[in-house]
Amino acid sequence: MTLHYRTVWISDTHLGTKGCKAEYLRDFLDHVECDTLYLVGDIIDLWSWNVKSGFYWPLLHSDIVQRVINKSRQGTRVIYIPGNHDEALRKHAGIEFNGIEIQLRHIHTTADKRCFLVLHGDEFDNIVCHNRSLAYIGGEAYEILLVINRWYNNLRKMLGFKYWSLSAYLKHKVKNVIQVIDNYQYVLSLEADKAQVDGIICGHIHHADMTKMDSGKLYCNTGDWVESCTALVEDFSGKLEIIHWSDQSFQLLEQTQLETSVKAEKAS
Ligand SMILES: [Mn+2]
Repeated sequence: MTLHYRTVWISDTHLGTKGCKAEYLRDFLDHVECDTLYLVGDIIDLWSWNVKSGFYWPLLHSDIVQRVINKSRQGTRVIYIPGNHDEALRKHAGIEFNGIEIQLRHIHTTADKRCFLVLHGDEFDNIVCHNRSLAYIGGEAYEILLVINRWYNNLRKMLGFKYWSLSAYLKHKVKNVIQVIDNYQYVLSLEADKAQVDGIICGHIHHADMTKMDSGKLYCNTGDWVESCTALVEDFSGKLEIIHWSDQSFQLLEQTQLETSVKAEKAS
């Protein structure tokens, strides 16, 4: 069972770290075929390397690199746009290795002739937020803080206390992170304006999203493969969609099992 798309975008896979959901990613690459594959940054995490612990690199991560190279050999155009965790590759922009093109940014034209600027997105960190790490953990921290905030409020209600300081602190933090995501969307959609394209496709904040901005520009974020296992895909009519591979792979498995059992029934 293979899914066919015109284009696939993935980012923030963080290969070389324990956080990478590599099994899902390999499964995704095994079941998805496309004409063009964009690797939108933070694909191989070169920051995680250090002299003390060396480089975490299980065989599974090599499998993934091999699958990408195989795709390129079999005719998929592969464009690698480095992010901040693999920024060492940026100085090689414009070259090609193993059929993989390295670019700093790229304009993609959809089947229905819309143009999108594709880039990683860390370039705008200092505009979005002075604190780089806050922007980086934005998506996850936002979800976690919402949960903590809910627990905390329940607890407070139960005990009848008012721990005003913690509550205010959490509320402030959540508001900050939402603000960071909002700012990020806004700043990147301005970049789409500047480039005179219909929208922007980026990664970096690990928060898959597709939002039509007030300016009419479409903001697309591919999400990540550390938490959410998401990809942005374009079908052959030009329609864009975010897919969640942890859900989708389960459906595929069920469908394959169903088909096998129908075949078995027919045979008996
Ligand atoms: Mn990044």
